[in-house]
Amino acid sequence: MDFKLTEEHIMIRDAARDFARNELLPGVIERDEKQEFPSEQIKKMGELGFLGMMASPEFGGGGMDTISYILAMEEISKIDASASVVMSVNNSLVCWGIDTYGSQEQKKKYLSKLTTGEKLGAFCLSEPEAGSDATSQRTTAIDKGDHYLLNGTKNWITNGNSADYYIVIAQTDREKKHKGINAFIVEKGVEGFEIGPKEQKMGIRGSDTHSLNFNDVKVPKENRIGEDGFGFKFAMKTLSGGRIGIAAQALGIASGAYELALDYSKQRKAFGTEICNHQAIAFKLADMYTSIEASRHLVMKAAWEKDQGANYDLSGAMAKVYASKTAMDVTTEAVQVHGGNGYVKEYHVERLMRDAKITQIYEGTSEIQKIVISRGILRD
Ligand code: COS
Repeated sequence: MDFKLTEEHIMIRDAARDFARNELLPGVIERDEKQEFPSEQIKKMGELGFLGMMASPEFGGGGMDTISYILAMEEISKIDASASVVMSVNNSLVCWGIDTYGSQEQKKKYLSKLTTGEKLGAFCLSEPEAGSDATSQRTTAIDKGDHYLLNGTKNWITNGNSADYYIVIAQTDREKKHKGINAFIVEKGVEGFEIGPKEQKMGIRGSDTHSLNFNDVKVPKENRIGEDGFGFKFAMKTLSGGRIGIAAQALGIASGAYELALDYSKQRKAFGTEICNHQAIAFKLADMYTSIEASRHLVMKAAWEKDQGANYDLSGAMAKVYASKTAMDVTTEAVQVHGGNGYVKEYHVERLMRDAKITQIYEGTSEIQKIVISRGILRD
């Protein structure tokens, strides 16, 4: 067993760290306040290869392993979780999904633009009545011979307006239940595809979240991903990997807040000494650091299993549920360490605390992860 990162891993982590500090930190508070999408920064992330890290080099991807991806995710998330969710959806849901299950034509036409950031992707599974209960898809895709006719509504879609290509999950044959579900690539701007208003969110406010409406949208048959009826498995497999990315995001939010709290505790004085010299604060730092390290091991293990070609459903779910709880706990304590300063925007920790919450909700709530984990351990 070797816990050491390779030189290449360290290089990627440091490049992501530099990018986050130099390009994402300036303006992060203002973007959060105004709910402003980091367009320029995302474009640069594409140019630097952060948007298609694991995808095949043949289609513009970085061909890197999952460990590299989560190291970069952690660094970006420490500073700007809004940018990291854009990165996560594009890398683990959209690029990975098309690279792994798409046709050569789909890879040429769509993947090669998504990996470079020329185009951005979105993943559309959730509906007004189907978030956790993902098999209950109300959106329909009726087979019309050379195309499908798509009708329905998708909710809480990350990159809702900023995306160009949307992977949409829909029911083709209701009688077949989850075996009658398909996944499609839908292009922005096609007739009948409407983007709803932007959601006003608690956290990750720089990313844009919208509902989407599909009214008789014609989707060419060649835009279906995989065989007829593969859509639910596609969504589950893709989300399994996505959960490792979100776990890395949670890890980054937690470690970002911890680093700020540590620095602050060494500067702020109370009762004649720096507050880190008070056990009340030192023990908080000890707990924060321990839970971050435990989260890091779970996230790394899940990423490693994915890289080994092993099944990572369980390890990804464990990593997400644990790291997202750690993100909530650590950011809350980081605000506490900062006292009154923690409650104001310029110290960053209040934003990280608001950003942390979503990691317990999206790409499968913590309760869904516990279904996956408990079923896994009871089955084995
Ligand atoms: N990989 C491959 N296949 C999977 C899978 C996975 N990780 N998880 C489930 N499946 C398959 C099952 O094998 C089953 O197929 P078969 O009938 O061919 O065996 C099928 O999917 C249905 O599985 P199951 O009966 O377990 O479905 P449930 O309705 O009980 O739901 C959960 C399973 C709850 C795990 C699933 O609905 C889920 O993950 N929900 C959350 C979705 C989500 O993350 N939403 C957030 C939106 S994206 S931001």
